[in-house]
Amino acid sequence: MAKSTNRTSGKLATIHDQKLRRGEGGELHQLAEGATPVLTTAQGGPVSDDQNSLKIGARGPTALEDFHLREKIFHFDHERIPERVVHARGYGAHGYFETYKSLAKYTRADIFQRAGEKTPAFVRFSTVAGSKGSVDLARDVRGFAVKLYTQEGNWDIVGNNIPVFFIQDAIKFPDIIHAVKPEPDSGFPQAQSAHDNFWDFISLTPESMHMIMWVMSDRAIPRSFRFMEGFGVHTFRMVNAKDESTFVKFHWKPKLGLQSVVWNEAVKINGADPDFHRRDLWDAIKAGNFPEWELQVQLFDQEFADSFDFDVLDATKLIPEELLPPVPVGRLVLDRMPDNFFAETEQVAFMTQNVPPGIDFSNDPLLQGRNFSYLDTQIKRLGSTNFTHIPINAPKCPFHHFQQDGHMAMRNPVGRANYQPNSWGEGPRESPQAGFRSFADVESGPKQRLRAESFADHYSQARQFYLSQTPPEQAHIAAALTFELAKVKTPVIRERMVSHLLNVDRGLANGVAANLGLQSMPKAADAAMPTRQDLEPAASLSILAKGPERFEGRKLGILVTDGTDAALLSALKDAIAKAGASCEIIAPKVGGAKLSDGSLVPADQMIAGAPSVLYDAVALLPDEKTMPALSDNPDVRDFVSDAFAHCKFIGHVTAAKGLVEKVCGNGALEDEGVIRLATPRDMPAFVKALGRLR
Ligand code: HDD
Repeated sequence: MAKSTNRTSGKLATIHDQKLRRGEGGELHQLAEGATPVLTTAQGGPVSDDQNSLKIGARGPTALEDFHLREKIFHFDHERIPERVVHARGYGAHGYFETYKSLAKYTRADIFQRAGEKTPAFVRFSTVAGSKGSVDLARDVRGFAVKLYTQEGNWDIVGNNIPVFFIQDAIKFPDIIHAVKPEPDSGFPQAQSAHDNFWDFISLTPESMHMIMWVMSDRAIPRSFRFMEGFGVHTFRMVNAKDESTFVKFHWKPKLGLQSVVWNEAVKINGADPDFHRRDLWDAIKAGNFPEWELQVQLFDQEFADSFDFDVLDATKLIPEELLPPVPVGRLVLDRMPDNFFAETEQVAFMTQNVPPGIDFSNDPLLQGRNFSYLDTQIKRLGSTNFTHIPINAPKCPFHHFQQDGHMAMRNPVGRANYQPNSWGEGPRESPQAGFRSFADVESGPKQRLRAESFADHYSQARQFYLSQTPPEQAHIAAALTFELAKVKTPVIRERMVSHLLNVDRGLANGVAANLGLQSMPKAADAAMPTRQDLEPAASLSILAKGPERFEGRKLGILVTDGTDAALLSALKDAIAKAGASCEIIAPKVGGAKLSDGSLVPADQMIAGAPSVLYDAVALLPDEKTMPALSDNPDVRDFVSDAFAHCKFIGHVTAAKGLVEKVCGNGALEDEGVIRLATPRDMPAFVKALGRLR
């Protein structure tokens, strides 16, 4: 972004910052608060007419000398940069990381030395497969990339909301991504894994089975970024001042708990509000409800690694939290939206290789490959080796190096010396004490292309994950597998997948096979190692087991009409605000509704634009007199029947009883999630009930 700078009264000021304007005689004046600055070209020249190009005569040809037209169109023509090859659709926010206590025993990383220290942070959440313009509620992994601007340079934890990955070796990454992206001949489907190429690859890649269980679970359709976990996935190292290493896995735990939507909701949300997750984050932060995650670390030594059932270098495996409880070490708070989406969210460049002294890599072959890929991709995307000069990517600590020139160089080293050693006594020098020292691990062995045998068990943790889910969560996994495989046109791919499921859980395999209408059961896939039946189910793997206990951070949709009881509405809004939650007023007309006390309540949404999938729970507060028209309104009927089908809590006044029964069926009023709201005193108990997950 070009800045035209001018010095006035010895101070550097900028027209771009809209602090200055030019007077009649071209002199610079300080702008009065709220005054409109003069439009300029990118070169800073004031523009007289931005609506008409320069023509010879009113209807004549356009003059080539119209530099303003040319610059304006030229710049527009070059606005797009290549979208990320994966994680193209993302949304970011600023915040800070606060250290709880010193971890000096484990790491010399400056960020972990002092309790209470705050480090600026930028986080970008994303989907993986879809293009920039795709939908938020695709069934997909969510990226959870954190940039920490530490005093020793940027540290990027480029993670996901799922603690394991599809493949064990980075060399397979282009294949899995090609397979999940739109098929190259047809160019579709967009942002979906439900197609032949993806399942063909997966069914030929047994190491993916654990990840597939996660991706078919509700983890892949989160309610909001604010209600999901983040994981660094790989085993990393912490290295202390004595150069001693401890292995570490990073986990981000949302303060609000975990929540997902169900697939039928996801499909409808994508139509009703493709920006559902972005809007949620934007609204929450703008309203001052800052989302927060706790950083927890699983720390372990070589002895633990040697005794663990699986290889800690294998990114398709996790270490159950029940076996190795994570330790809280700090918190991440997001409290500010970017000023500009492109400048910050689009141009931010995360790289796994950005680590400060005291954090180091393990030999995980997926991580090692990533450390190569991320630098490469930034040059392709951002177009210059100087992408670190972009403010969002620049370190916030002092930095000094001799890198210079190249496209868009914003700050070359000053002075004579641009090399070292030099005789001029100028410029920075390396520091063995302060600088990054790789952990001096001893490595040896023949150079060869192979996968360690310790990576060979592909089914045991997939089974453990499945068995750790509650019955409704297991049913969702079976339904997701059925949905996805039903979109696969090639029967042998479906059968191959069922043959893998037989190694995970026979009941799951039978259920999916029956749903798909398989004529006969295939035999179980050949497994390099038999599935272990004895791994303890781990509650930490279930969403329901870690659901929120409060309605905080969630949203109630309140349907009102002319004549709605003003006291009820006011009590409900109060209770929602007290719970730290939010609500939207939905009415038949966007102009709002006239309440029982004659006051006008403006509507946030008109009913046609506010299906109940956009809310965590709904309240129906219509007036009796409006019921005949309301009950015939298809949008209102869908609003209520969807809420019921998605097991949402429904609060209703007596007038709405008939509507609930009519669209949800007899007996709906006896459902424990359908709650009668008679007086203002009912509201706190109603909002308390909303705190549960259904
Ligand atoms: Fe990756 C982006 C996470 C494996 C290559 N990756 C990217 C982003 C996230 C992840 C969150 C988006 C960052 C942002 O918001 O800008 N990637 C992961 C995780 C992985 C993983 C958790 C496995 C544990 N990735 C992975 C492998 C490779 C890549 C094995 C290549 C060998 N990833 C990339 C990339 C991207 C990327 C091509 C695309 C855009 C970017 O880097 O900046 O380099």
